[in-house]
Amino acid sequence: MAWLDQKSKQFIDKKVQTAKNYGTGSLSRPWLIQNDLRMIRGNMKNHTLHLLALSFGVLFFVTATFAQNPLILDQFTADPTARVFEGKIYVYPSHDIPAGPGKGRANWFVMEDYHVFSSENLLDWKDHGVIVSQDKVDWADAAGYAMWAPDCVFKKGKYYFYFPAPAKAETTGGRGGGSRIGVAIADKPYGPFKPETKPIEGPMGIDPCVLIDKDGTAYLYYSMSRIFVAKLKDNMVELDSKPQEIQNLPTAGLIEGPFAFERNGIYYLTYPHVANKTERLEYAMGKSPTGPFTVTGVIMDESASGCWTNHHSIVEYKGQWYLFYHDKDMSPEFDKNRSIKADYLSFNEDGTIKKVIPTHRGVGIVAAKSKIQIDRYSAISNEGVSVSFLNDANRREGWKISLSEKNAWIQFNKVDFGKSDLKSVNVRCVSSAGGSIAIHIDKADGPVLAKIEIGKGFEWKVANSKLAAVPSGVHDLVVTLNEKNNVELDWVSFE
Ligand code: FUB
Repeated sequence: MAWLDQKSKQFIDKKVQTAKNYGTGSLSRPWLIQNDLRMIRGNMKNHTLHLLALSFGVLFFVTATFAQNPLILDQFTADPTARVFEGKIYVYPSHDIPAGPGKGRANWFVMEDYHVFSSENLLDWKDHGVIVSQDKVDWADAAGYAMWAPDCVFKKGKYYFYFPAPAKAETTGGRGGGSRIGVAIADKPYGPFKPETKPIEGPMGIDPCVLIDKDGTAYLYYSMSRIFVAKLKDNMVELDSKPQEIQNLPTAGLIEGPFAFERNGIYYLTYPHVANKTERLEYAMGKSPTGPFTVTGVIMDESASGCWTNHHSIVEYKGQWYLFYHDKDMSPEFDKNRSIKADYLSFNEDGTIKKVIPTHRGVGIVAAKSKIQIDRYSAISNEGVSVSFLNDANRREGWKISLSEKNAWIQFNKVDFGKSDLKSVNVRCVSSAGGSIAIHIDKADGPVLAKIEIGKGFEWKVANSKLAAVPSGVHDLVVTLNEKNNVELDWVSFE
């Protein structure tokens, strides 16, 4: 089977392609897509049932509300592109699903559709449901399961959603599929999106990103072992120039997932790159959308979790910049089932980007009256604190935190107490031997809001205590353990 080499523009045999490690497995991705397709086609019978289920699925409008990192708990999400539309943040991620009979390939990425999520406060995310699925795209292989990282931009009253997908063989003149880039168009950021009947003529690749420059010219970036850029015509669905490989980027180690943006006249080309073992987020700076770019630094180091991929976007919303990215929080043992996250991002005076340290706390100001998930902490003491799933059989329930050493503490930043009308605090907790905790504001030895005795027992319960002090405005919370006893906490809520 042949594959188009973007650089030479020649079809090359898969056997002569360089094998690249891509997390679990050790083959280059285009090669794997071809093999995925062959294997999946053998399972088409089961696939019919699945498609039926999917077509019912898209009829329903789903709403989900979650907070902190990861942003979405009720499904796997990856490759988040965040955009500001109509005064809200919209996140267009890809959607990892577990492989199943006739559904993708075990131990690999399996992705058949895209959802879009929106939020005003970056805490409560609304799932607008499926916006594009492989079986509704004429040119895409309905058994491809490789709808990888997408993007969405707004131009002249329309929303253009760009996505990669393995093409049906006939789309490439019988030469055997390959990943192409498609566009779906809508009047609203959440759809309904109508996919174009053909992919964009020209590029074969993945991870599209579109930058609309200040003069209105749109540029399409994408990757295929290297990063390419081409101008888009005003219709946003055709190229207006031949794709050029962007020069002076790292050549050793996989590079992909381009995300380009402009700030104060500086053009940033940001990308995941395997400099060592797994992907880290790096960037280059330039003076035009097409470069030349100078490799400048690292935005986020390799994940401590070992997640092989990272994929990101950078957006300014209400005067604050954010990095959206992914990790494998909900699936520690399998890094192809990922979850999207967000953290604050900022710049130095000279325009360089300050490194972002991933947090569980994430972004947004949490209302004191909400169920504050303190296991999504901002900081913890060096000893006596551990975090684990509340229910390993259903990880969507989230996490709990265990405090086990006297004076162990956990800090959760940015809680909004409003106008001092709160009287008591509820804590969902359990302690097999009984224990007591204190809730302080701002620091571990800051004013005590409440001391809470947790009775001995093995069942989770909600303990309540009157507030000793009533704060107003936004504060950090610190929960300390008073004695050396094991106390587990799920959430804290003031009323
Ligand atoms: O999600 C599938 C692929 O993994 C993306 O297209 C890459 O950027 C990497 O995140």
